[in-house]
Amino acid sequence: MILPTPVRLVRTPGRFTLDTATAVHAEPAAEPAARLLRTLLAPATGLPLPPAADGSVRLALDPAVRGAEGYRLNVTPDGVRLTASAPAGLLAGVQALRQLLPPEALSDRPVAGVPWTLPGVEITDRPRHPWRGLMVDVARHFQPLDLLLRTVDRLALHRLNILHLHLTDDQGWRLPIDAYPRLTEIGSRRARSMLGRAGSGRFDEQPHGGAYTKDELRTLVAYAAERGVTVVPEVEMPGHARAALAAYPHLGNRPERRLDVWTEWGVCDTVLGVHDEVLEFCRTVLGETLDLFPSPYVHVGGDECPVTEWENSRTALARVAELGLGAPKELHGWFLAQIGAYLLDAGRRPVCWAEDSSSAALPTAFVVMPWRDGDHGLAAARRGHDVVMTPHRSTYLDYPQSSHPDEPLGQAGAVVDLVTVHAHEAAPGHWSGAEADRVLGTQAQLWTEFVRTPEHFDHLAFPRLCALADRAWNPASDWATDFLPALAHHAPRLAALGIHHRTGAEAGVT
Ligand code: TNX
Repeated sequence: MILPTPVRLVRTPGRFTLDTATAVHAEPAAEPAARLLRTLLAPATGLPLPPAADGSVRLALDPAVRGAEGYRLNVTPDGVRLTASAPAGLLAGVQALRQLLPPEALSDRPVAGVPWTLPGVEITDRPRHPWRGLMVDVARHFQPLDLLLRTVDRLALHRLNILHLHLTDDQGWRLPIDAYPRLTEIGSRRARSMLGRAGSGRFDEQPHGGAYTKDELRTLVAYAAERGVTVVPEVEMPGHARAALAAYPHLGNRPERRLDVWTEWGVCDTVLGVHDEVLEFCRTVLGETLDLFPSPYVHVGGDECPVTEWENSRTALARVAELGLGAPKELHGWFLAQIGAYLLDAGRRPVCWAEDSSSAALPTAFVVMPWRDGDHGLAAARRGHDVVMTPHRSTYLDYPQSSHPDEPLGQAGAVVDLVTVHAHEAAPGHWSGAEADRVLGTQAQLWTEFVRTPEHFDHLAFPRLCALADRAWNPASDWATDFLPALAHHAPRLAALGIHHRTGAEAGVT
C-alpha cells in the first residue's frame, strides 16, 4: 500500500523481481526519471539497472495519461511499465514504484538477502492539487543544507512538490545578496535565542547563526528539480525585517537607531521604511533571488506588519499624503503592490500571506496564503486571487500534535493532531465551484522557533506531513479505511529512512 494513497490501484496476478540482470529502457524524455530510479534504488539494492533497448522496466511518455503529474504504473510478471503525459508524472511514478518494493529499499545502506520484488499492480493516479507543499522556516533556527536536501527527498517520496523556504525574518537573514553583504555578515547572527514561547523572558545566552552560500542554494534548487520539487523562496517585507535593519539601519523608519538582530519570538514593531531607497533595496534583493531560484512563484511575506513606526515617521506620513491614502496602515498594501509589480515584470507570480491590512490594495495576480482563523481564503478567492490554503489550526506543524506531557514545546493555543491534518479540506464544501477553482493547493508550515535539532524537525513533520500529502493528493482517501492502513505500511519506510517520527499518532490521542 502506497502513500499518498493512489486514486486507483488494482492488484493483478503475479509479481516481478528486480535483480542484477534487470535493465531499464527510457525514451529520451524519460531519462531524468530513469536516472532518479537508479539514484534512489542504488544505496540499498546495489542494482545497476543499466539502460537497454529491451529492458524489462520501461519508462515512456504517453499523452493519454491524465494530469500534468499523473502517471500509470503496471507491474506484470514480464516487467514494469511506467507512463505519464509529462516528465513530472514519471518522477511521481518512480516514487510509487519505490514504495511497492520492500521498505528496506529505502535504506541508505546496502541491504543483503532481500528479494526486490514488486507485486502485480495496475495503478492510475494523479494529484488533486498542483501545489502540495511544505514551508520550512530557516530564519528562526538556521537549518543546514544537508537537512534541506534530506527534506527534498522526503517531500518527493510523499509526492509533495513545493519546498517553500522562509529565508529571512526578524531573527535572522539566511540569503546571500552580493549587493548588500551585511545582510548575511550582520543579519545572519544573533546574540542569543529566547527559551520558551514569546514573552518568556528567558534566553539561552548562546550565539546562533548561519547563512547559505549561493552555490548551496543552487545545489538545493537543482537537487529538488531532479526530484520534481520546486523551491519557492520567501523574502519577508515590509514587516519581519529586523535582521535586515540590524545590517542596514537606513532602510528603517528611524535610521539613527542601532538595532540588534532580534532575539525574541513574536511580532516585532520594527519594519522597513517606505522611502524610495527601500523599494530599490527590495528590488535588488529580489533580483538576485530570481537569479538563484527559477521558481515561477516568489513569496514576499507580507504578514504581521505593525504600523506604529509609520504612524510616527515624517517620511511615511509624507508618503501617505503623496499617495492620497487614508491612513498609514494602507502603506502595507501599497508596498506589496509595488513589489508585486516588479515580480510580474520579471515574469514571476508574487505570493504573500493574507492580512486584512493589505488585502484591499493587493493586485489579483498575487497568490494568497490565508493562515488566520476565518474565511480569509474564501474572501481572497472572491477578490480574484489564487490561494494556497495554510490555515494554522490544520497545517501548522509547530503546534503540538498531542497533549501528552512528553510532547516537546510547541506554540500555544491549539493541538494539531494527525486526524485534524488529514481532515483539512483545501476547498471546503461551502465554497462555490468558481471559488474552489482558485485553490492551487495546500501546504504544511514548519516554523522553527523551538526547533534546534534534526530530531525535533522530524518529530514535528512526521507523520503529519504524510497526512497532508495524502489529503492533497487523493480527495477520496478515507481516514480509517485508506489512510490509516497505508500509514501502517508506510511506518517501516519512515524507519528505513531514519526518520524520528511519533508512533501512535494515528490513534489520534490528544
Ligand atoms: C505566525 S503565520 C507567523 C510566524 C510565526 C508563527 C508561529 C505567519 C505568516 N506568521 O511568524 O512563526 O505564527 O506559529
